[in-house]
Formats: sequence, structure tokens, C-alpha cells
Amino acid sequence: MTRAVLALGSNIGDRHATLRGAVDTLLAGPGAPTPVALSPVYETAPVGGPEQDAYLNAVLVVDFDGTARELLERSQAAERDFDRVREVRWGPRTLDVDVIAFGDTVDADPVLTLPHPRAHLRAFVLRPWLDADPAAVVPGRAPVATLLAAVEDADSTGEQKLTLRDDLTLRVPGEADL
Ligand code: PH2
Ligand code: MG
Ligand code: MG
Repeated sequence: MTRAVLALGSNIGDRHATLRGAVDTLLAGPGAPTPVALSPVYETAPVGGPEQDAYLNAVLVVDFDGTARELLERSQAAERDFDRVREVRWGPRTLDVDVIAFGDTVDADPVLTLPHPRAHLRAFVLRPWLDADPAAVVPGRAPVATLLAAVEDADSTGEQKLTLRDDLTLRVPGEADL
């Protein structure tokens, strides 16, 4: 069993319904990962890419009995379920599911670079990850809390502004709203 971190993002359509559905899809079926923690939802300014609408972002921490590649395949299958079409890099999408960390793996494999090569720079990953796991560490780098503080300090322009949307709940199947 490996503890893994998935980052979810949506900025097209009914973003909240998409994130809710994505959590259900990711945790459903034989061999699915077991949920460990689910972050609150944040509304986040788009980082990089073309001009696009704001995202909803969240983080799901799981235990997974399989390989990192298998978890990536499940994440991509969930994206396909929500009609994700591959468009411009960093462009708008109905659903993005990124494998951010897989145990303490550090691997430059271009198909699945671990940890995610930009996670340590992105408040929209670090903030919800810290909520889901206050002791989290980005493998090979530093504690999430330290990295988030550095990102916030460097963000004088507010490019990485995020807002807690505690009006938008997510839940793990079979549990009350978190
Ligand atoms: N994802 C991107 C590009 N930019 N910006 C925000 N705020 N949230 C995202 O999830 C996001 C992004 C590429 O995956
Ligand atoms: Mg992404
Ligand atoms: Mg992605």
C-alpha cells in the first residue's frame, strides 16, 4: 500500500459537480484507492496558460495498492469520464487529475514525474494538500507548510490568490459531507 496525493482541478462547466463526480469515480470499482483525507475546495486564479476562468481545486489523499503508473491510468480514466479533451497546455479543462506524490518516490520519468515537477510552486496544490495533511512533505524537497509560506511570500502580485469555498463541500463515498 502506498500513500499518494491527487490534485483535482476544474474550470469549465459545473466545476463543483465535476469535482464531486471525480472523487466518486476515483474511489469506485475494484482495485480503487482507499480515501485517507479530502481537502476543502478552493477557488483559484488560473496560473499559466491562456486567459481562462477561475478554477476550483482540491486534494485527495489515498492509499493505493498498485503502481504509480496504475494510479496515473486511473486518474486519466477519470478525466476521460468527464469529457476532458486535450487542448492547449495549461489551458481550460473540465477536469484535471494530477498525481502529485506517490509515497516518497522521486523519479524523473517523463510519463509520470514524481513528485509533480511544479507542485512545490503552486499554492492551488500546496494549500489544499496542507489542509488534508498538515504534516505532508514534498518528497525530495521540503514540508508543504514551508513551501506554501515561500510561495505566498513570493506572490506579491496576487497571481496565486485563492479563496476557501466552504460553501462547496466534497465527500468520500459512504461518508457524510466533509
Ligand atoms: N492547472 C493548470 C494550469 N493552471 N491554475 C489553477 N489555478 N488551478 C489549476 O488546477 C491549474 C491552473 C494545468 O493543469
Ligand atoms: Mg495540472
Ligand atoms: Mg494534468
